[in-house]
Amino acid sequence: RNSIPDNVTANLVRTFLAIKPDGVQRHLIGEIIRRFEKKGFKLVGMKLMQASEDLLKEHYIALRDCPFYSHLVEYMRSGPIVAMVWQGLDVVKTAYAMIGETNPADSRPGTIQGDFCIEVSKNVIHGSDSIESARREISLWFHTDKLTCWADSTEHWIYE
Ligand code: IDP
Repeated sequence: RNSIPDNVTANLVRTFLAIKPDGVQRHLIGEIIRRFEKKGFKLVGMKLMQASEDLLKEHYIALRDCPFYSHLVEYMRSGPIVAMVWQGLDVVKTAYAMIGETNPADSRPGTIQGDFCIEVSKNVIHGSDSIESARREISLWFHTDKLTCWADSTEHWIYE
């Protein structure tokens, strides 16, 4: 990491991604992880877990007044989730773009939602939409001191 220039490390951020219960049931874990891994981003935290109602309500607190809030929490509780933290240059913005639009119907082919799902209420993956939400969501889902810092031997081939 010391060998990566300062202008790059300054922009090395982290984002929170979660493969939702439908993504896990549909055996998309490998396919989804593969995309971020091949892009060049670095996985620094991951767990397969059944999320509690309290955690999910807190995660989606900004949507508490939406008509679909309780349905959304039930959907997210309907099976295990793969919670992940990924790191890299502009990863929040880029991962969000790789995911596609919230509604899969508006997502272009080549994005995760464009390629693997049809309805907004079964949209296989969550990604933080801003650096602030990423910080909030990472600390909600992970003990940040347990995230794994590791040197990726290919970094020299990914960053200038
Ligand atoms: P985002 O996940 O793309 O950031 P949000 O507006 O934060 O989008 O919505 C969170 C999640 O709520 C979506 O990913 C989707 O699963 C669900 N959702 C959003 N809009 C609707 C809706 O109109 N009906 C049902 N579920 C919805």
